[in-house]
Amino acid sequence: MRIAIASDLHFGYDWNGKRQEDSFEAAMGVVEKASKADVLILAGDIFDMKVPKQEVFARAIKIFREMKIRKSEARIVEVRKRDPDRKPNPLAMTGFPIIAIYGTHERRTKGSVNPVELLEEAGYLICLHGDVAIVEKNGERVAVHGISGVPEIYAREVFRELRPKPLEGMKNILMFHQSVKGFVYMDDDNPTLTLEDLPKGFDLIVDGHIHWANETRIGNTLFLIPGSTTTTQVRKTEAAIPKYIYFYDTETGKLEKEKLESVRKAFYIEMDASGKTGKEIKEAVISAITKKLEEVKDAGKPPLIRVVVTGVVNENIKAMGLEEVVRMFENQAIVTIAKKLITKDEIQKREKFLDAIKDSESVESIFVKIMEKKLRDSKLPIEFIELVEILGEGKLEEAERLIKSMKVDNELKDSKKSNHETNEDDSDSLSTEDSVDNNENDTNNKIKSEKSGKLSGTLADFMKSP
Ligand SMILES: [Mn+2]
Repeated sequence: MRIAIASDLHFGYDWNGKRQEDSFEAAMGVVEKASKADVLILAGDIFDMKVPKQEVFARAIKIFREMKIRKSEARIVEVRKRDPDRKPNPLAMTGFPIIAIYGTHERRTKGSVNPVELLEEAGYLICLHGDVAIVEKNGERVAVHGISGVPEIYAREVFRELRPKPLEGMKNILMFHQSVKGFVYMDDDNPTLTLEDLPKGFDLIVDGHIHWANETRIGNTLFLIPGSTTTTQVRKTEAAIPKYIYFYDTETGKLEKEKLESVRKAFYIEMDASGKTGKEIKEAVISAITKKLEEVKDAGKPPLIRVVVTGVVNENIKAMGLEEVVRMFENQAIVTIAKKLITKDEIQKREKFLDAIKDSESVESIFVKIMEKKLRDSKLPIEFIELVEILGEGKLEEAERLIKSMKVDNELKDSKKSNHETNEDDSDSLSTEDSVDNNENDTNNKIKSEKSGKLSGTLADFMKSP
């Protein structure tokens, strides 16, 4: 059996925009190519939104109808739903077999109907979530298992709960729609699933969601990310990889792919504008776009060009007239320009900030300083100051000894007064802070001596007037 595989059609993307037709045109390419196969499976994000406009829905139905009337010798012979109340529409088991899951863009809260489920109700496809559809052609059976898109945080749990198991005596395909560690769509996706979490024993595992194609092998299982059929946001990785439809031959176990030729080309240009002025940047952007357009003269539809301007500039350039550049190419390309410029000033500020963090004191040491100041102002015995510092260093035993040795002498409570005539020239002073005046040197000296040796004496011993 030959299984056609596509994902992330995103019907209705940029509806009413310049790229309104892109998702549907790409899907027609899928229909044409898939009609040479026996079955079509779709790994989620068929629609770009949970509640598509009826106009979008009508367009989608036209495409599915077109697929449905293509000839196939394969038939969906059985659908095993987890929930026995969710019996599939028998119409969905007739015509060209289409089996799908829903993705992140279609997922809705419990009790609501999402657009892929609606297509099943209408009889165009079978929608799986923890379910299995069995397809048969000339006596050969293939099981297609599906887990629709769930929030990344629950993915691992859902996989453990549903625990898809390959069926005996046939080839088994599993479809899902998540990021997997090492295969992440958005930087903030935070997948809970790892390749090791994927169930064993499947011949092919198909993962939607990620918009650029990738094929790998996990043991005896082929792991396929078909990628999207249309470009939504222009990303660097995605722009470099063509859009495909895949074919899996269940007899040979081989995977093939065909480019979807009608797809609008996408280009990602990164430009270092370091040291340039606003005017020079604008000129450089124009020349880069012009060059790209010459390279792809026969691209068909106006290509998508995303220019990302990076680098260090001398001043904060606000108005570069880049909007004008976008308009300038409006008939030849769909241009977007992103500025990621930084000025020398900003870099200096950033470096200063980083240095400040690097050299900054710990919270404990700041706390100790504040406490020292407060204690001094409150004229409490100086041991308290030591105590705070010792505690700040986490030396509990030492602190305990100090507390035990403390004799609060009323006479000496006024540390400022008694300190007044102490040694002014103490080169061993720990502190070099401006705020620390001479009469604290003794304290510091004492603290130091405590650190290096045994704690002995009290404030009275140490603060004796000469
Ligand atoms: Mn998607």
